[in-house]
Amino acid sequence: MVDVIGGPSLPQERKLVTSIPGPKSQEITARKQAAVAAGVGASLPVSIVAAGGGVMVDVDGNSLIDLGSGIAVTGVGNSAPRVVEAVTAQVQQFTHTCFTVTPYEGYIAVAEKLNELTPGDHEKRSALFNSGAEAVENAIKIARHYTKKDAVVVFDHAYHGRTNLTMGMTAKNMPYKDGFGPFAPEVYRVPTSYPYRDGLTGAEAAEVAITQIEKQVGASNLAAIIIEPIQGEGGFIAPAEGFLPALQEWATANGVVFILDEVQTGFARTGDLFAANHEGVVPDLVTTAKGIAGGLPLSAVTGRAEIMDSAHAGGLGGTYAGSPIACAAALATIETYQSENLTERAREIGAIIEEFFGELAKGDDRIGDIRGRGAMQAIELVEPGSKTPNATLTGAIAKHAGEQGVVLLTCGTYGNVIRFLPPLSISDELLREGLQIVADALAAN
Ligand code: PLZ
Repeated sequence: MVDVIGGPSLPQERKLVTSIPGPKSQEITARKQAAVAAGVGASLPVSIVAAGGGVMVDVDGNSLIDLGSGIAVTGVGNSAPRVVEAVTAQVQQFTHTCFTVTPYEGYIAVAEKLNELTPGDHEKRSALFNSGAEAVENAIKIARHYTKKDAVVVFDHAYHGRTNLTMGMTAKNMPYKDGFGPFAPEVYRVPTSYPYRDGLTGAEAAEVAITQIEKQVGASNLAAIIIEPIQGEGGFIAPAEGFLPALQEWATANGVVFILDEVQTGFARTGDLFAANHEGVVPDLVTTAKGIAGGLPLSAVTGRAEIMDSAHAGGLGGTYAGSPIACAAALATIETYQSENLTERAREIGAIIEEFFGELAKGDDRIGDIRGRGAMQAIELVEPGSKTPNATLTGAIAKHAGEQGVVLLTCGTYGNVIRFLPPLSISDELLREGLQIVADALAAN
């Protein structure tokens, strides 16, 4: 694993030298409060100065275990060696031209890689952007242009971003949408498949969704169906088997573009390069971001050539879209996933997490569900002996973990899911130590 540890040779250990947050972090947080808009939050208010492998080091010298990867971004680790080298070389050559003014090869090489690696062996094209939300917006633009239809179907518990269209596509009100409307029209929400809570098979859940689409929207108005293959912010909800294939089949039969949002699930995270590969679906378009470029801002829409090429020349772009620096990082990142066999590593990490909580759940009925794929795992916490969401316990566990030097993320529409997204460069020892702290927190609350 040495090749993907990264960071300035950081000792791979949890080490607390102050309370968390320490005094220097607290000073910086005071400056944040005076300088940064209050709406920009912080889950754990420590100030990071270095990161790599499975740790992050703060300004007070505390070494924290990273179980979040900056929300599923640093799959190859933080400051991964190949990424650092490629980015350094690129900034020494040139930093920016704007690809739609004077192109450069790196962008094209990333598009070639995406066309080769994303699900399906049909002819594809890609377009690059900066953020996940921007990729989702562009996928919708392209689907509308291609189909000459307006409506978009999204799902309960969906998360697609914070721009106006993607806020409207996102399900959860607080904190993402409250008071930020009005939202874009022609976005319709239908039920998803949530096996733990709806008790339906994939086929049954798909029938509910499709009936609602037919009755409330109509295929003749519908440009696209977009769904995360495992819903991320909404609670790491993996649909029942058969749900996604049924949706895809209906979309294809009805002239509707089927889009998978793999922004969070993509790039080795789920134990395959893309989550679609587990679900037996091949999307018409796929959006990617996060894990694509080792921490540099880059996103993409990849899909069927005839759909992608339907937008007129000049219709897609953006000043920084497909920045040469981010493209250099992406090529190095993709090479790292492949040559370090990080899909296999994601499966190993997933097995450790599943086994750990499988044991723990035997003696703790507040762990209602353990779910996910590969290194994208979660536990859903409930009131004892029920399925009532337990957001208070969830918050208490994240707080305890932070104080003990473990960066731990929560999610879920009901705020009652703890999610595990460690960098794939984390060691087994650090991972287990982090999980044990979560178990201690459960015991203490
Ligand atoms: N689609 C599936 O998970 C980003 C949000 C973090 P951007 N999820 C993390 C936050 O609180 O802002 C996400 C996603 C899926 C789209 C996005 C949006 O990606 O790069 O944050 O715009």
